[in-house]
Amino acid sequence: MTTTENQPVSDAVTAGAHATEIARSGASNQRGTASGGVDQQRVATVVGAALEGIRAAIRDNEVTYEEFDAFKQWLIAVSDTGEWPLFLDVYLEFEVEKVAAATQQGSVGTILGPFWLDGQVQLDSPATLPMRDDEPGTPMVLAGQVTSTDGTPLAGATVDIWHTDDEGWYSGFAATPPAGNLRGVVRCDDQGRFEIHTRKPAPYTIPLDGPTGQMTQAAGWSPWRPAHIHLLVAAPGHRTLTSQLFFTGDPYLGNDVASADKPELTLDPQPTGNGDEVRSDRDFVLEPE
Ligand code: MBD
Ligand code: FE
Repeated sequence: MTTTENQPVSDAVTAGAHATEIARSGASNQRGTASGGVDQQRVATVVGAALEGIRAAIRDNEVTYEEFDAFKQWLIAVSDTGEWPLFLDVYLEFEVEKVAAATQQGSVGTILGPFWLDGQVQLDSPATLPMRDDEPGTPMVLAGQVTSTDGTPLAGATVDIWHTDDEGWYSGFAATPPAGNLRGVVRCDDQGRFEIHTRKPAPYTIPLDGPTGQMTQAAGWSPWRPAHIHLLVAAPGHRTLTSQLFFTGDPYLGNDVASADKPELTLDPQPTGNGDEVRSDRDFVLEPE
């Protein structure tokens, strides 16, 4: 991991280089890696449909050589900045997630995104995520229980959690937060219960100095994601749930650049009376494998 040690060339390049490194290794694929041979019919069908979609966009809109050249330049810039993971997860992953969700029982999930990191600190519940001494933001407790679809509490469950700081930065992908900040893998108790102490995250804008953000703004689309907490909820013998949690009243709900917010995933944290701390309770149901 070289990106956080160096001065960032730009926000886009800082995030992009690391996300590309992870995607290249296949380490971010939580839902299984393609294996075995290539099915010629499948390639012809899927790649053919994708190409025909682009050809139709050219035909129907009488795309010029000038625009075709701009498209080439843009694709090259996506590679140069390492933004393929960002672009793909923002604009396409939600459709893949819908396909996966159609066969998954239990709690509602959503996309993984480009910023999960393997090997974060393991903590026993109740746990406080790694954070700076003066970590800004509203103290927040997220608590709940992990059960199987038949209601059995899952003693061996883990909640892998990661989110931005109060300024919208992810550790490992931006210059400011230290490595591992606001990331952790929390082991539930013998009743599958977890209690995680953290800070409320902030809304996130994709980097505006890279090709994905520039294309987004050139189209007049919002580059924002509502504030969200990422989760991978896992237990032995169960299908891992990839999800995110959002917050009632967030101005970007319903207008997520990554199209990943769902009404079932909205939290409404309430004051605990302990300073300005807030708390949300949320249970997760996993499908047996
Ligand atoms: C994110 O924080 C994110 O979660 C996704 C899916 C895409 C871009 C940035
Ligand atoms: Fe995110």
